[in-house]
Amino acid sequence: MLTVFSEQHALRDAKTELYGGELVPPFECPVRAEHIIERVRKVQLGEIVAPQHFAIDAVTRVHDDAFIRFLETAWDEWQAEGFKGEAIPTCWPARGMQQERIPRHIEGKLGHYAMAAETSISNGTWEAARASVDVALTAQAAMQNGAREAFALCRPPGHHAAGDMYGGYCFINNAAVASQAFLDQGAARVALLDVDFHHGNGSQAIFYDRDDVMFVSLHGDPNDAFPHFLGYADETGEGAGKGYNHNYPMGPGTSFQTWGAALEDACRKIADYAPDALVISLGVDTFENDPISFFKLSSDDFKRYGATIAGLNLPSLFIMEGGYAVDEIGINAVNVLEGYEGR
Ligand code: SP5
Ligand code: ZN
Repeated sequence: MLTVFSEQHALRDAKTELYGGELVPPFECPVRAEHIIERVRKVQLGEIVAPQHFAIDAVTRVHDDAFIRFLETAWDEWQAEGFKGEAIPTCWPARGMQQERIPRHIEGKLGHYAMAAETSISNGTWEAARASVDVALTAQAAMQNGAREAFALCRPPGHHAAGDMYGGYCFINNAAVASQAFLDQGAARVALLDVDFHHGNGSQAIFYDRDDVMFVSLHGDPNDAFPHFLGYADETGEGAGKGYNHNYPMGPGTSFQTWGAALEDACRKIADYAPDALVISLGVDTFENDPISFFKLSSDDFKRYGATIAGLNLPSLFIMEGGYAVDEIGINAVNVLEGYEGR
């Protein structure tokens, strides 16, 4: 399988994450991608290419223009205020406040566009996010040109980013941009399967009222897990999208037996939908030793479920999302791809 990878991911190297009331070194850190690409090389998964650069238009097909301009300038605006730390929102348009007005001051803009406070905006964040979506679009283009599957080793991840929101370590929704690219290049239907531990709130929101992308997500029950405010089983889509959104929230301690059964159910829904392409938001934070998650998948389980995904027999674009057990992240992510390939 082809892998697309950009060294530019390393530009996303924030020093701070707000966690448990402290500023700690971010879980979403550069060494994650280094370990994954090392493993891709070690098992000889296939050719590794650098991304081409795409015009921003492919991104603004799913993201708001003003939001993208905000991401581009946020760090400079923050620095211009003379703040010493990284950019963290401290004030939100909460219940009863004005949701639509976008304040002029950077602190107001951060509150308007952020869905969570753990994700500091830092020097180089925009450039890395831009390279990450180029990775996704290059892998998608390879499939448009005939590849049956591809691995977009994206970093930073994307599935928490909505049309006009960042957070959860995500800025641009790589999987949503790639799904839209398939549609724009002739696909009638795309299925977006999200196996990251966390609910892909951004992807769900982007496609919630549409029937041309079916969003299916397996994740920690939002009663207990980030992002807490989306990802419940009764969220099934609205308008034309009614019936095209499927959530499988699962509780603390969920085993592969339970998780794998949910995946099989999800795959039946995808097969019935008969999409032209499958995009997989591949997070490996479902691993038993993940430091911020609570599912119990072993490294071998990742291989098993890769084979289940292969059983759909669809053109498949794997987009890297989360996974924070850094020592095992390469093995776990690449096990899914090897399992898919029947190795
Ligand atoms: C892409 C991705 O995986 N984003 C995840 C963002 C999670 N951010 C907030 C984490 C809060 C974790 N609380 C964990 C408590 C552990 N005891
Ligand atoms: Zn995650």
